[in-house]
Amino acid sequence: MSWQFFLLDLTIIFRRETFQMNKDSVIYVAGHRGLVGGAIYRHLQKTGFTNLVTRTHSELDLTNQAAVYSFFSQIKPEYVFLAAAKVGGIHANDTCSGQFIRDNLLIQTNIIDAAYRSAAKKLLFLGSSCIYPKLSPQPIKEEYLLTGILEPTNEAYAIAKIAGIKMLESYRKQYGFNGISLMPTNLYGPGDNFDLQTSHVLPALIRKFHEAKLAGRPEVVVWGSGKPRREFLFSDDLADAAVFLMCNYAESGIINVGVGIDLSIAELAEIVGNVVGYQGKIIYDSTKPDGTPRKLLDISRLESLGWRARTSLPEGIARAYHWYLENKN
Ligand code: GFB
Repeated sequence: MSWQFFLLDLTIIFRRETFQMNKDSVIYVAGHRGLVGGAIYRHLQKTGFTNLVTRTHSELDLTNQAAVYSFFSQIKPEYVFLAAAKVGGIHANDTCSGQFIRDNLLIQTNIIDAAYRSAAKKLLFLGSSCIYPKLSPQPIKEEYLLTGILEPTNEAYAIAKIAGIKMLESYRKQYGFNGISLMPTNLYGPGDNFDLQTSHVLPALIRKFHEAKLAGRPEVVVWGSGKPRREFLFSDDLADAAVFLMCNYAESGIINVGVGIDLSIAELAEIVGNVVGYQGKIIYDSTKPDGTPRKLLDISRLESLGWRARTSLPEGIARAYHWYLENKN
């Protein structure tokens, strides 16, 4: 392993310049098959970046440090979008917290350290709005991080993500490594997970209403009380924000990425039912957890940089439903 470290350390000396991403820059998108990584990969392709590097899970196990180091010393990416993670909705987080904290700590630690050692010019790390305290004042400002207790159902995942944020802050402070941390709100879109046990609410409702419509079921069960409020950002908009921030943001502090408005789960269910064309009843299963009552992000820092989301919720849901219909089999 020491010769790899030596090689990597050598490159650090010769490659520490700061450039804008060029169209032929070597760009590694970790997690390119996921909801977020897939959107970032498509956006980079569309905007003319020609030197994109990806690896599937079977090609590269990101929880394996030696494999990650070997990959980075061979490819030496200049820019890294760290979109690979173990993710899931409230039920998955609540029941698989051991996997969530282990996999996410390993993935992010391996990639951040290897990116630094191979002298990557910049790394973009994706957190989540669940890193903020359960009862934060709303809308949530970046400075509210670590000011209160976390939502128990996703505390393990949140602590892993907070560790990633702190690792990048520390690598910037100790080594001058240029890593930035984005905190997106709840995301949805093409390539989402539609499994009813592990998914987030929006794709789960798309599938539930669709299957109920086809089967002519009189009602659809929605988890919890329907009272919690959530903010939703279409994945293609997040991808646009990620590329924008990779090119225009280089601060140590985290930056929220959202749309600035939220709605209740009950209101969301009505919208999804209308888009899908379901006419039956909606009933609520109070045995399922509500989770955080609200997590609307304050996006004034992002807006001050000149970025805003473009996709409305009904349009985004329609596009996500279309993707589901095309890919559900
Ligand atoms: O999207 P979701 O699973 O995650 O749940 P969180 C949001 C709200 O929707 C909760 C309700 O109040 C759920 O009870 N809900 C209603 C449903 N019906 C359903 C359903 O059929 N499936 C699901 N999944 N929810 C996640 C965190 O929290 O937010 C993750 O656990 C991550 O770590 C993600 O941070 C962004 O928004 O509550």
